[in-house]
Amino acid sequence: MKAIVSAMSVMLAVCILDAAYAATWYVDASVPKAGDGTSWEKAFKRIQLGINKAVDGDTVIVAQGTYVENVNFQGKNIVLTSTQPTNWDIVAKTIIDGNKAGSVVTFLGTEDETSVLSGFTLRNGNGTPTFFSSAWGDGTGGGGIFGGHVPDLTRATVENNLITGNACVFGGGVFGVSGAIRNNVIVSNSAVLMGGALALCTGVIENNIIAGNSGYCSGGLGHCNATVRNSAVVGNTAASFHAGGFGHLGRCPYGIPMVGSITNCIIWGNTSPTDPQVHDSVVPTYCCIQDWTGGGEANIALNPAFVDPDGPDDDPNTYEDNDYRLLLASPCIDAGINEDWMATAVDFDGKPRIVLGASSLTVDIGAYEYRFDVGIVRNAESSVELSWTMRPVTSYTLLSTFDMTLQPWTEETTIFGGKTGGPASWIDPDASSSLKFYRLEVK
Ligand SMILES: [Ca+2]
Ligand SMILES: [Ca+2]
Ligand SMILES: [Ca+2]
Repeated sequence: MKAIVSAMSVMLAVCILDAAYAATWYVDASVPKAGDGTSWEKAFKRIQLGINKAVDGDTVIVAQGTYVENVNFQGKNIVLTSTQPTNWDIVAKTIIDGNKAGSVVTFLGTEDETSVLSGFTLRNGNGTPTFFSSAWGDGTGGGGIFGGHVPDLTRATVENNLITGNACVFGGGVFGVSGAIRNNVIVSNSAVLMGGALALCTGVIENNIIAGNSGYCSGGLGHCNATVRNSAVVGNTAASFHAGGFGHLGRCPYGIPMVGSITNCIIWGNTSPTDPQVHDSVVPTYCCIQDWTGGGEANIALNPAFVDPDGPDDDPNTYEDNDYRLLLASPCIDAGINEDWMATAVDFDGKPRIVLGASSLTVDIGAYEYRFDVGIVRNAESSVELSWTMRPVTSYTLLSTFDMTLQPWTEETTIFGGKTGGPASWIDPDASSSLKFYRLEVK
């Protein structure tokens, strides 16, 4: 017992030392005068100055604003983050603009998974098209993010970013990241040749929306010998040749030792002259793939039934507002395969990854888990109010009972579906009992 206590004391001391040495550097384009980066009041005005100061273990935190920069991690294992990386409003307003002067963010390739890029909009990046002299080399890949020179790809973590409007020869959005790429929206990027969204990304690619990207071949993911799971790969286009969605997933050059897999993904609405969804890749499993006839365990080819695939603006070609959540009728609900990593993971909405859907406690295919949350509060007037968010369904029928085993359910009211996303509620005036049960049927 004594030995255990002393071991714990030592661990505690180490933690405190770590905390003391890890510094935070502040960046805010709106400060009147640039400081030394040690506080918001003394913030740097440019992100690169924060990175230059940081050492391994440090955090560089960036206030909302538009930063016209081409940022380089310089091999450092640091966290570069916006103020609220899981808040999409903040992400949309914390912008690094590459100004078509190279990749927006460049990694040296020596970073490990503790190097994190989180919570930014990365746009307007490109690489110089000098690929003829050195295919896969510097400047040829990664309009949004360049992850290093082959074969030394960065193991950095790229999460919670909106990567849009970038262009390059290979990997318009991201090139050469072998770390985790998760919870990103990667839309409307383009590659002159391959991988409109991602090229040569070889780590774990999970929980991403990859939509509306384009390339000559493989408009979505090209040469990504990765573990690809629970992502939506939708509406990507290969202008010529094969594979709007996935191409050459299992044929990564340069002998990078990873076995690719595609699991629990929605691969839909991608276009190309031949093999529009998947070409020359490992056989997907537990995926929803348009027109799929290629076999593989538990794949389905039924329409995924997205909530609003063209978004509030009703334009399918503007991708940032498109809603790829699942309708109640979606065949993707509970149709994936549960895996160990999901136990602590969240879906694209930041909520538990595995939720009881229509039939079983099974993960859904795609980036979002279907859930129907009903709020319930007892008002001061001793009435009970139930509230939920409207989905595009026919009707909601509310039933109640005071005793689930002895009494039949009493139908209280039926509410017809209104505007999608709008609030719906019902107040029960008879809530004087200490115990009452409610049932909401969605039809
Ligand atoms: Ca719409
Ligand atoms: Ca739209
Ligand atoms: Ca489920």
